[in-house]
Amino acid sequence: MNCRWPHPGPAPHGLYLITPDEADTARLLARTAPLLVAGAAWLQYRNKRAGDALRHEQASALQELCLQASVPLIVNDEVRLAKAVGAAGVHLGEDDGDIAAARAMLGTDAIIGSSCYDQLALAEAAVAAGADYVAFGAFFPTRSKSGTRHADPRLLGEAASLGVPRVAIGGITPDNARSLAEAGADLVAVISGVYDAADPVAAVHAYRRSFL
Ligand code: TZP
Ligand code: MG
Repeated sequence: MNCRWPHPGPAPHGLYLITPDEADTARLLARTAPLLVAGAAWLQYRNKRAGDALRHEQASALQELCLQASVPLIVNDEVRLAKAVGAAGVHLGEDDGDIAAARAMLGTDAIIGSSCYDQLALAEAAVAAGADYVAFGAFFPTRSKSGTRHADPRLLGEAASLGVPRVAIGGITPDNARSLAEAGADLVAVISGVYDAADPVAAVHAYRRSFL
């Protein structure tokens, strides 16, 4: 990647782990802690089933965990929640508000990501608006989200010139991750391939190997 990653440290690559809809906060932490140690590059807090209070409790607890593990926490959908818990950043889809407003609220140090689905034009607009990374997908069928659009892996190569990390998402397994890394993904974003694996720590290692 011809990368102009503007944050401290090298541009991220590898596994971008996303939390499942887990209602039990203690269990969420217990399931997640070893995965950070195993080498997830970033963690996204996503819980589509929790109410406001539970989301705040979980994001705040995960932020502590991520600080201990030196893993940036990115909050899905909600700039306000990202700010409230002091997260490293926010991930915004097309219905989650605009990037400039998120930047104004979170500041220059925040990592702001944008869902671009199956469209390079969305990624170009997101980068022009100040996004730090762009996400494409779904590349493969997924049971974790309904109504996804199918993205072609060639998009990842086409987005190289944008100069920001490219995230691939949707149905990514240890077996198909390498094909996306070879197509140009800097990170693979994964829920079920890790959390539903028989051995989640081994799955984290397997995703990491896809980038070697
Ligand atoms: N956005 C596009 S596909 C997806 C999201 C949030 C779900 C990814 O989950 P999984 O289990 O890794 O397919
Ligand atoms: Mg969203």
